[in-house]
Order: sequence, then C-alpha cells, then structure tokens
Amino acid sequence: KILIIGACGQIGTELTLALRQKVGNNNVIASDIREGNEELMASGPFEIADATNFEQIQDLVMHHEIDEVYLMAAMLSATAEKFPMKGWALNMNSLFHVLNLAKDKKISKVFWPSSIAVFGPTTPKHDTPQTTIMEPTTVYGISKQAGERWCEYYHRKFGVDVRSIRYPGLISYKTLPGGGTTDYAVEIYHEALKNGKYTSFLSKETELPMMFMDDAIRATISLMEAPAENVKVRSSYNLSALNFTPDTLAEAIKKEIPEFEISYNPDFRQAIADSWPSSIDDSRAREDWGWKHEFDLQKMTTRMLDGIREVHQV
Ligand code: VAH
Repeated sequence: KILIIGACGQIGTELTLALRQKVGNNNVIASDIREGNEELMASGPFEIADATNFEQIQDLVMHHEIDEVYLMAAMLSATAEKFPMKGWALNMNSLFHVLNLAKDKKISKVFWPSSIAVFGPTTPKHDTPQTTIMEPTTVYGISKQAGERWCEYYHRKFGVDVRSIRYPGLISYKTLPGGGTTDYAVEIYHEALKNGKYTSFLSKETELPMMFMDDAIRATISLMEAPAENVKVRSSYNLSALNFTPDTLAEAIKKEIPEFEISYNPDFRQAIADSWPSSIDDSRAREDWGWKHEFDLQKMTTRMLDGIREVHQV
C-alpha cells in the first residue's frame, strides 16, 4: 500500500489521483495537515497528519500496512524565505521521519522531491549538469540540497531504496501552487481567462526550467517503477521538459487568447529566480530510466486553458 504525505499540495493532489487510478483507490492513503479539494477527498481514504510528527506518520504506516511513502509535504521557495526556521523544520524533519522508517524496514521504498532550487548563482546556468557546483541561496534550496545528501547517505549506509527528482517549475490546473517562485506560470493562465491580462512578478526575460504536471507525474511513477539497479543516482535526478520566459509564455497564450496582455512588476521573487538555472541537462534520467517529456509549450497551454475552463467553470 502507498502513503502520500502532503497529498493536498500541487503535486500531491495529482499524484494521489494518478496512483489511485493505477493501483486502486483503497491502496493509496492520502494524508495532509488539512483537507484537500473535492476530487481528492472523494477519491479514497484520507488521514489528517502532521508530516513533522514522527508518531503520527509511524501510526499511519503501521495501521495501514504501508509499503511505499511519497513525501510531498514541503514549504516552497518564496514562503520559506518568510519563515526560514519553519521551512527548514518541515522540509528536513519530515524527511528524517520517512528515511528512518525505511532504515527500520517499516517501509520498503521512498519517493522524495527535490528541485532545481538546489542550484545557485555559481551553478552553470544553461544545460545545468547532473553533477555540478551547488551553492543555493534560498532556505528551500538549502533544505533540498541537504535532503539530497541525506537520501544518498541513507541509501549507501543502510540500503534505503529512496528515489528523487529535481522538479523544475510545475504547471497544473487542478490545484493552485503554494508559495513558489514559478507560480506566475500557473496564475497567468487563470488571469488570462478571467481578466484578459496579467502582471508578472518576474521580469520579461527571466528564463526558467518548467514542466506540465502530467509529465512530472509520469516521470515520478516511471522512476518509482524502474528496477532498483537502474536507479544509479540516489541524490536526485535532473529532469527537464521546457524552459521559457514570461514573454514567451504570454506569446503562447496570445495564440489562443489574442487580446491577452502582460505587464511586469518584479518583486522579491526575482532574486530567487535569478539564482536558478535557465535550462537543465537531464540526460542521466533519459539514460537510466528512459525519461522523455511529452508536453511542449503550445500543447501545455491548450491543456491548461481547457482544464481551467472545465474545472473552474471560467
Ligand atoms: C518553487 N515551484 O517555486 C517550486 C519549485 C523550481 C521551483 O521548487 O519554489
């Protein structure tokens, strides 16, 4: 059985629905600190739990006879800059609890998300390699870099089967993202449909690695299903699909909504975005477990606009 911690988040929601489709609703226990959207809550078992509370997580694992845990709970880049110690505590303690349950053989496999936020201003910005200089300048990035080191340590020292992906900015329509720097690329679609215009909090030429959520979910499940011997990277895999600027994204939206207008008013998140790569080399993921993205910018734009119209009745 699978336990998803942080099942109500931007990734957790769609990961829960996809895994339930795959292995059956009652074989996937969703848990979070608060309830999720209607579709998630109606799709199978749900438990309120605090990811930083070891006893609560251990009780869920024992009570539901869990084999695999997807730890999707985290405080993202922008919010963690406002609450550094809370962000560190949530992102690290939740990981230690799950890694220790795996070390004690109470669960057999772990998925833990990392992020391109592990890279910093001294990292090569274009086609960022799998192994390179990593001097992250955000609390979130520091916690993800430290988390990757712990995952690799628990794999090497205790044989824990933990697997991880450095997600780029993820774009989805079923849930709003929470407190990320790449959230502009989700908000813009909602605003384009609602008001026909959007003011971007990142500048016109800020190029960032991005991915449509369907690709991210497929990559996650594909990595978790790969034979253990193929998963040679036990820190976290670079993963890539698209990279674009707010200007390029606005042009793609204009192809469907010609009167759409974008303006720019960079805020504190500009400095975070400037510290991250513009594009990522994910050749290791392609070699080790056959990764290949499916959504290009126009295909994603069509899916986002159709999805928002459908889900949010715009
Ligand atoms: C954030 N969406 O903005 C997350 C992600 C690469 C970006 O880590 O913090």
